[in-house]
Amino acid sequence: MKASWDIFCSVVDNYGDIGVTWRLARQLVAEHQCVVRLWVDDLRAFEKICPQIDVELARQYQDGVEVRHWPAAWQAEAAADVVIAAFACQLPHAYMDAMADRERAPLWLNLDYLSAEDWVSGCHGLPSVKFRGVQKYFFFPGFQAGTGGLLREAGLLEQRHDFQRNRQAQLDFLQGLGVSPAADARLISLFAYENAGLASWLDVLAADAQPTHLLVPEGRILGDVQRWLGAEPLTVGSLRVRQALTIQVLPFVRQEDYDRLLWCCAFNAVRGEDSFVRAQWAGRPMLWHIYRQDEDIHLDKLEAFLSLYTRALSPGAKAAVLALWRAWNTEAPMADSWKNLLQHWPEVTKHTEQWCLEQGLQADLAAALVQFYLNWNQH
Ligand code: TRH
Repeated sequence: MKASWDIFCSVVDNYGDIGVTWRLARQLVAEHQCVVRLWVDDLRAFEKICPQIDVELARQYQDGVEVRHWPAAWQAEAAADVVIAAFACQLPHAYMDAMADRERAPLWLNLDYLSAEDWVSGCHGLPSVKFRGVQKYFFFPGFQAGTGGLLREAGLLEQRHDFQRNRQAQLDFLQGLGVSPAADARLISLFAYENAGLASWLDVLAADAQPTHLLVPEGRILGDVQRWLGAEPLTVGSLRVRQALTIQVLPFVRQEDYDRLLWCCAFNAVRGEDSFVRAQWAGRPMLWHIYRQDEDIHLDKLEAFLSLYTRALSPGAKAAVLALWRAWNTEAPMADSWKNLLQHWPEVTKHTEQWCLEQGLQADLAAALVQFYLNWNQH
């Protein structure tokens, strides 16, 4: 019989929680024939990345996943064979009782945040707390052997290569978003949190000899773009030109289309967790705005990733990437580090593809979860 899975997602803020769990749920159904219920406490956030969601429905099917609104007042439900609490969210107490009341206890996992830090492989798969005899385990995504890997759908890299080889498909896709870049324009996407360093980057892009077309999905960075432009408020569809720089505000698009947007661009600024991984699968130079945490612990995570990501680069290219990413994440001026990166563009471009292929050799996170369940089931 097919295993049943319950994935619990509490939307803390932004779109990463739902972005990751929705991707995982779909993949478990499509590639592993699992029976999946995805419990989400905020369907409006879900709707942003998956517009076909009906926010009024307590229960609906999307891409074979049973999407359930996770209500504040929990109704009795039988527990599944595998229970995933995403990002340490607290399960309803009655559901935990239902887990313990099963004849055979379920596999209970905490799907953690992504980090490149060394300790992750040591903690991945370890037992965590117990509730009435039901053992919980840590499941850590990651970049290195011994971790749970990264979310990557079957055939994703092949699809991406085909798309990137097909100029017309890219132009048609961009056209659908109302984007018509000049033939010689460098296309950049910008998805980021508020960042005081943005103005200095826009200055240098505007003054550049090569034109840039900057695509900005609506969201938190728009205020900084607006301040730099100093004109009337930006809305979806706004198009502004300053010297060599064209800035265009895009609507938030469905997850699959966001991938295509990343695949079209020569450079992607991304943030958080899921877009950060998708930019790596895009195989193009990138810039990560990491989610800020108390006491700057995010900066340790940033450095851990950078040390892996830049390991194979020449000293000059490595210094350029480090300087740019550090400047962006400390909201420091970007002009020098951007100009320096341009000096190393061919090497960095080649390297990002290499990094993507290397990461693509790892088992993907959904497959690793299924394997974890199969191993656990044998004991
Ligand atoms: O939205 P985020 O900042 O989410 C964050 C991070 O996950 C962070 O680690 C977490 O602690 C915090 O939430 C609570 O960034 P992230 O992770 O990239 O998620 C954005 C999602 O939105 C991702 O799945 C891609 C998707 N997306 C679209 O579907 N369409 C779009 O147009 C855009 C710009 C994004």
